Amino acid sequence: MAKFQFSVGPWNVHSGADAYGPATRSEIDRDEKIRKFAEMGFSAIQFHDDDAIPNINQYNEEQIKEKAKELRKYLDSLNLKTEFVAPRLWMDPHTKDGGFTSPYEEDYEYAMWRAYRSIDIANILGAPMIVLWLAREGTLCAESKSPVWATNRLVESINKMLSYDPKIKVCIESKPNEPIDRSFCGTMGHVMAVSAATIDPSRVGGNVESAHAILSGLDPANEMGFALAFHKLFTVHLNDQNSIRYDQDKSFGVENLRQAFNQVKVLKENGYGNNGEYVGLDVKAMRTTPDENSYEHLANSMKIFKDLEAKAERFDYDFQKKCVETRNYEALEMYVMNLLMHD
Ligand code: XUL
Ligand code: MN
Repeated sequence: MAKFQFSVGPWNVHSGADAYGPATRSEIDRDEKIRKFAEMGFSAIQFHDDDAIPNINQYNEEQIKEKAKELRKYLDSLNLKTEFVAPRLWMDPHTKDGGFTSPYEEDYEYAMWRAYRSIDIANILGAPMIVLWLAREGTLCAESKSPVWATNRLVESINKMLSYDPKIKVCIESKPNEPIDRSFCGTMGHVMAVSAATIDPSRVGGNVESAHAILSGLDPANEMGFALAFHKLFTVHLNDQNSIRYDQDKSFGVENLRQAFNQVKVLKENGYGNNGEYVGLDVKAMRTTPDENSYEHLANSMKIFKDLEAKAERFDYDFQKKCVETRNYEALEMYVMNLLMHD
């Protein structure tokens, strides 16, 4: 059985602050989190550029590279790889109206600077790709930007990243809304189309986050399957989400177990991981979680994934085939229910 390898980012362990209230847990130092991730069995770390280099705006290119080298030493000492580096553009005042699709030239230049620095950091940490979660690339006021112009600008920006480094891959994490009202790149369909329009489609793929697919009203396993069909599922952000509301980042599988099972199944059936892809988590502890349980949602997500992997291993493809031949989908559905409900 191919062994899946897991990855996680430092932001998965956080202090519980939300848009309506302050922190409920104490902050944990980044390096302490990373040490704990290694101990829990994670193989790789996902970084935002400013997780890797805190206060990145204060440093020049050379200083950023030096700091990245120090981080690389720490990761090597724990035998951890870096999966990707993602420019955290949505936090900076320069990108309040988007970065790559901002109408302001200085915001655009700033966003490109962060993308280039993310590539530099990825190279030093040994990561093959950067991830673009296009948080504020969209509109708050629908008439403020042309979606045609914005889509072309996005392709142009990615082309510049591909030209900056001949090997780097660019992985787009689609999300239909939040914090923006209308995103320019909401689903894997958008990502695949943008990829096809770039100067090197083989280096532009997608990150399917379960919650983001659900927020689009789509099935996460089908989104994954769509990207897999084009060999462009570069990573996944597994979590769960109760229908179309604020982005919840619940533990994987806790809201809809059948939907979670089908995500594991589509990854397993299609050799996901054979080319070094990681099973990435993007989960948040509940605000009520006490300090001592700060990592429990991660352990639970991994356990649920592994238990569902064992169920997928047992999936009876002969029975499935028979059900399809006789169009007995009632029997097939009940078979899946029994597989999930019983040992
Ligand atoms: C936001 C989200 C981000 C990205 C990383 O919804 O998923 O945490 O995954 O930039
Ligand atoms: Mn995510």
